[in-house]
Amino acid sequence: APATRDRLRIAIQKSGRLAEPARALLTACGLSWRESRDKLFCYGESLPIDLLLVRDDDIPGLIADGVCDFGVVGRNELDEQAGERARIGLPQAFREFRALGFGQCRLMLAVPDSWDWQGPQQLQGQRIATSYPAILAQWLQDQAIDASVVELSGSVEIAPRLGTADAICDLVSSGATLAANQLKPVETLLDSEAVLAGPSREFEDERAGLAAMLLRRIDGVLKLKD
Ligand code: PRT
Ligand code: ZN
Repeated sequence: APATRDRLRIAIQKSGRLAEPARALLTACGLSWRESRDKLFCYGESLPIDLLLVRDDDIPGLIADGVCDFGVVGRNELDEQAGERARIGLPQAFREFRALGFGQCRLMLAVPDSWDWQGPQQLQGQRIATSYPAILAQWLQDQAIDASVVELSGSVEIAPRLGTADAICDLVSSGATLAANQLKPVETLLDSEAVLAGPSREFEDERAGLAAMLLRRIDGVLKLKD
């Protein structure tokens, strides 16, 4: 069982697209920390809410293991790891609490510019490269398409030119990366943005009150933004 704690721990990206906006959001909520931004652990000063600076990929697992209570992570990463847990028969240990309104992108299927796109059935028997194998496999199953998923941890967009895949499934924001690789987006699998993720289980100690306060403050800041 997770240890009892009287402080809340939030994991955010150490560096990368979501690092600064996550910090800005929490600062706007009235949080401040003692340590400098290059430390991995920042001790909460204004409130008993600490920060852990990590890789985004680690955030869902840290919540699942009870190491962190909340995290700011892309919905793409959260859904992928939830899908993977389901596939291997693990219980759902984390969920999305709030959409945060930054880090917007789409997980899209893209094919070579030269393809005359008629629809998903064209993927039958093809190889699709992605860093999101669980989300892609679920989508293919929903579409009743039999295709092979080629899992790559990065540089997915060059796979068709290298001949290791026919199509790709990757995050897109401006679309410039796809265009530079002679690919075109054809289907959206997921609309993503940064989310506040937290545990599926309720807190049974002091963290319950802190979590409720954090959510109220986040809601206040998000309301000011629209
Ligand atoms: O080091 P760490 O593991 O923490 O970072 P990371 O490199 O895995 O993540 P990072 O910082 O690149 O992205 C963090 C999150 O930002 C992602 O999980 C998404 O939720 C979100 N996000 C928003 C994006 C993009 N926009 C995006 N454009 N993540 C990646 N991209 C990629 C895209 O795949 C493409 O290759 O950026 C490239 C440029 O995109 P275009 O379409 O503008 O050309
Ligand atoms: Zn990452």
